[in-house]
Amino acid sequence: MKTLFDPLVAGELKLANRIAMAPLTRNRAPGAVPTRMTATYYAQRASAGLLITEATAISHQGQGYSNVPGLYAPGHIAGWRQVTDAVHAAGGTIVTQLWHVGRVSHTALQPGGAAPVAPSAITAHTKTYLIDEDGSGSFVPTSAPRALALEEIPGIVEDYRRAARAAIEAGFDGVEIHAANGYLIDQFLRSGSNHRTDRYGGTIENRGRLLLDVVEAVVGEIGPGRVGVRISPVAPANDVADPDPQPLFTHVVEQLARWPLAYLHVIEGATGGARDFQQGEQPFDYAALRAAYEQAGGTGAWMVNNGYDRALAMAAVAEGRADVVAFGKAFISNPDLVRRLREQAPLNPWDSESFYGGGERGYTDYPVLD
Ligand code: 8OZ
Repeated sequence: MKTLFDPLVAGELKLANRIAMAPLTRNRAPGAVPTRMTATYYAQRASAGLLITEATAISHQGQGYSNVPGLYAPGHIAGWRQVTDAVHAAGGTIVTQLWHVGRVSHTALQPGGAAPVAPSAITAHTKTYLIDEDGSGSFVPTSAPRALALEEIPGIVEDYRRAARAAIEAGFDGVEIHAANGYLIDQFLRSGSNHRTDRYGGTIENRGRLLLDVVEAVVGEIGPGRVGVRISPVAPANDVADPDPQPLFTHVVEQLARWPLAYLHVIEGATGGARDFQQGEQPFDYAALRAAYEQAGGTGAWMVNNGYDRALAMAAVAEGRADVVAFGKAFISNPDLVRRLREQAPLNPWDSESFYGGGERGYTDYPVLD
């Protein structure tokens, strides 16, 4: 029987165990450049089977919060190189999460103070995070977006491709495409935010097209075995909704099965909230989703996330419901989470006040055992 502590090969990625560090936004990269402190933070957590970085903007337009990192300028690559070198020296495996926020942004964060872009000109009733010159942060409503012209979509796909190349140049072992939590790709997937009448809107096939274009471009650039995809089929994050998620995401995973990807990463329920949250009439059937992926020939590892504790994670792996379990907040406050789970040691509580922005406090100063 498999346990959380057994190694796993996922495409080209070698995981020392089945415990992943979930992507976690920390807003500590001024000028979109990760610092020495960021290298320390990830290296401290390198015993995870897989580290997935915080969401990282593929372009200035794809940026939606103050002080999140990027992968679209030489300085970003150099900043991330310190991180990947430190993680590899500590024996870890690390991928970066490629991110375009779409409408979840603010004019203050966009090139030339422009409106953020979206599938359709529908404002998200959600907030973004801005840091003032004096260093104080606050959550503010997102700006009204404009709808992307059809002719602009290839340029966005190209930005993903370039960012994937930059990730490899920065020393990452691979990338995770962020198609979850109400950001650009998810805005295209869900009917509540996508009212387009061209090839990228309307039918499930059309709403899925941007994601598949992006995966094709990224896979063509760095190979399928270094690519994971994160989805959140029912999460209402950032004001996205779809009344019929099961057929939509069944189509998505059946199409993703075309490539021998490293992994699929599925957020179950509402991100950071109830695991049994549902959209539409029926409870979402995650086992059926996985069966559809495998029946279509999908070979990627199945990674699950959201509210897992040790017992739930051990059971999911033992029963074969998941190959890998991603932990979020527990990894913020427990750099040695893998050891603590193995030894059934108590976990440090997290301080949510220091999640977003700030310095070493609540970032690199959580204690390890001994
Ligand atoms: C929390 C704060 C800002 C961004 C996500 C990238 O939900 C995020 C995010 C989370 O995927």
